[in-house]
Amino acid sequence: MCNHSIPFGQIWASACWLILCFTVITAQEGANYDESKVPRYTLPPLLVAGDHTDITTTSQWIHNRRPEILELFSREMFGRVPDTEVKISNSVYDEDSNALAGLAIRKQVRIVIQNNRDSLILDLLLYLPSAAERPVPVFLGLNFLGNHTLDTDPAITIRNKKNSRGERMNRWPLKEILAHGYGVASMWYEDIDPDFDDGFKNGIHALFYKGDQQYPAADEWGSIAAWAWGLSRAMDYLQQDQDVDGRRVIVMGHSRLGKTALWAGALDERFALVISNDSGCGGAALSRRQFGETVERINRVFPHWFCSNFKKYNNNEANMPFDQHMLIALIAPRPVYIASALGDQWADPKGEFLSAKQAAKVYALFGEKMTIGDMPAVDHPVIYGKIGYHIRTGKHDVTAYDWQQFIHFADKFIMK
Ligand code: GTR
Repeated sequence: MCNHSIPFGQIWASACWLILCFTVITAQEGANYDESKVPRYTLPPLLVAGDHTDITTTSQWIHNRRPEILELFSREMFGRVPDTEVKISNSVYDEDSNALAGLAIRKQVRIVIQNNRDSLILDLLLYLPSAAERPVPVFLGLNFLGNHTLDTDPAITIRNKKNSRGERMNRWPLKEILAHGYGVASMWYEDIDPDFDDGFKNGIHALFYKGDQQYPAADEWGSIAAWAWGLSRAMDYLQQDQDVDGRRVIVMGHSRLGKTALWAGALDERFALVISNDSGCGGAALSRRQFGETVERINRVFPHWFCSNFKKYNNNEANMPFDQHMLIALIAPRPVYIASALGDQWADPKGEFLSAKQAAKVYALFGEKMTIGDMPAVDHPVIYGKIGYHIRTGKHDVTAYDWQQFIHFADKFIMK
């Protein structure tokens, strides 16, 4: 007898796949990938203040222009963190000095955020190289699928049951990073705020409401600002861990978490170096180019990522009082690395490069002599003063190649 029945799971999986393909195709339909169709644009000047004063000294940048730009991004794009009082505590609940077959010391830290409304748990996973002299520099980055997806280490707490242990080992080459003398710290981004539009009911936002508030105000934080806030809470812990050098913490992120790393690095000057991988629209890429993903599209598909004010700029990029070169400039004079991928035109590699190139003006104010010419060739990473950039072959992802460049860049500025 022959059995014609197809398992339900298989049908379901195929249906989901078809829906996903359809969504991706329709969602990206109409996006511009033609350089000749990039609109003419003028970028808001980095070195002219709101009152038209030319910014010619580092002091003017630090005291006048930088705060203005920070205010623009806070109010118009990512949203501010409300000043609601919360109690935050950290505790190391797991420590093993013989983790990863003796290569690492593992620590797991529980960060609890609490007030009379609710409480939230953030779990920070930390691996420090056993062989290195402590305190060590650390790469800190949020992860997409849960701390337990970074390695098959059975001791890692599982807070997201949907994904399995070690599933994202490809994006976190722990052994390689540890072998170069760096620690790795990571936290699951959905511990801070789940990544879907739930009207900000779950996650950190509700804890910060005041009175009978039900939704963040137009200039209050979206999810990216919340994730960035979470990175700073991880940083608070790292600064008090004797085995970590709090002055040498590198914040790194991929894609939406690359946008997050840039914003965290801009806001929190304790981050010594900032790395954006394939961050694209809302990250390193210039919005005015409208190449690949646009402001309108990102606000429509991910309405929870930015503050409500940002929606004013849907199909209205020319009226943005800022653009993404200013986000990178906020990181100056600290080193910054921008990574793109050739197969990730959606993120506009050229727009990412041009942002970095523009930001160099602020690094120059700090005495960094650098000439940034045309975009470098594919697979030819370049370090211009304190700005690093590469575009590699391959798709939207974090690869071993990307990490090799990040480590090389960090070696120059952090390990020296
Ligand atoms: C895409 C989104 C991008 C990027 C990416 C990711 O769907 O359009 O802005 O952030 O997701 O985070 O993987």
